[in-house]
Amino acid sequence: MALNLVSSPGAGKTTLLERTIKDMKDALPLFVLEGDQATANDGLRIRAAGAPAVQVNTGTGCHLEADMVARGLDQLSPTPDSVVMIENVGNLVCPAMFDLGEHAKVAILSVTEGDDKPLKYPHMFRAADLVLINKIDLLPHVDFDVAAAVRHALDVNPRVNALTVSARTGEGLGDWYAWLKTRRLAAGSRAGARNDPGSGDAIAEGGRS
Ligand SMILES: Nc1nc2c(ncn2[C@@H]2O[C@H](COP(=O)(O)OP(=O)(O)OP(=O)(O)O)[C@@H](O)[C@H]2O)c(=O)[nH]1
Ligand SMILES: [Mg+2]
Repeated sequence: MALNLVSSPGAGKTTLLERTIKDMKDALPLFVLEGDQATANDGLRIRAAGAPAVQVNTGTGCHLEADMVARGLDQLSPTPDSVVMIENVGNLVCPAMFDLGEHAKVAILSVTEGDDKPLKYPHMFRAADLVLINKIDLLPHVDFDVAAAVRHALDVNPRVNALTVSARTGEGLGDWYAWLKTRRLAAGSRAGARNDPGSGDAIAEGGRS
């Protein structure tokens, strides 16, 4: 299974991945593709957390594209049963437009950004399967209205799911891990169906969720 993690810069994508790797290393084989305009910083953080990572630098580019992911995957060599996390370049605009072959986009919105962001950047939230509202440990210090943020996300994408988490304290991460396990099972059964010559219907439906 492959997930495309998108957010504005600094919403907490890498921190969430570090924590997920530490908490889930025995349950899920995680491989990470790190997209940033410059530096190898996030790739180093992921490897220090205990998962294989390949860093892709996009230079002037504001998003990853599928050919960059293909080259990154050649280097990363994820095992067939693994979960590949693609951390996209931080911004809420360009990454919405590019299909990287992922099963799902996960949009991370932190509570310091304002609860109106789903309305102002609708393409990103429309493309997302899951919204993680991160940094909820900071809620006492900001005027972010969680219910309004969820309502705004649903306004632009009525089928989206939303969870509240803190990648720092771990609050709410159990629900994120449960979502991951459920989606991985679903992806695995579709992959199994594709490999089974008797299940033509599943092949015709393709591999996307
Ligand atoms: N208080 C708090 N801080 C957090 C949380 N998650 C991340 N941070 C902090 O937010 C800052 C940015 O986190 P990163 O994980 O680097 O964010 P990112 O989305 O990967 O950033 P880019 O890769 O640059 O787009 C760091 O200082 C983190 O420690 C959280 O849940 N609570
Ligand atoms: Mg990062």
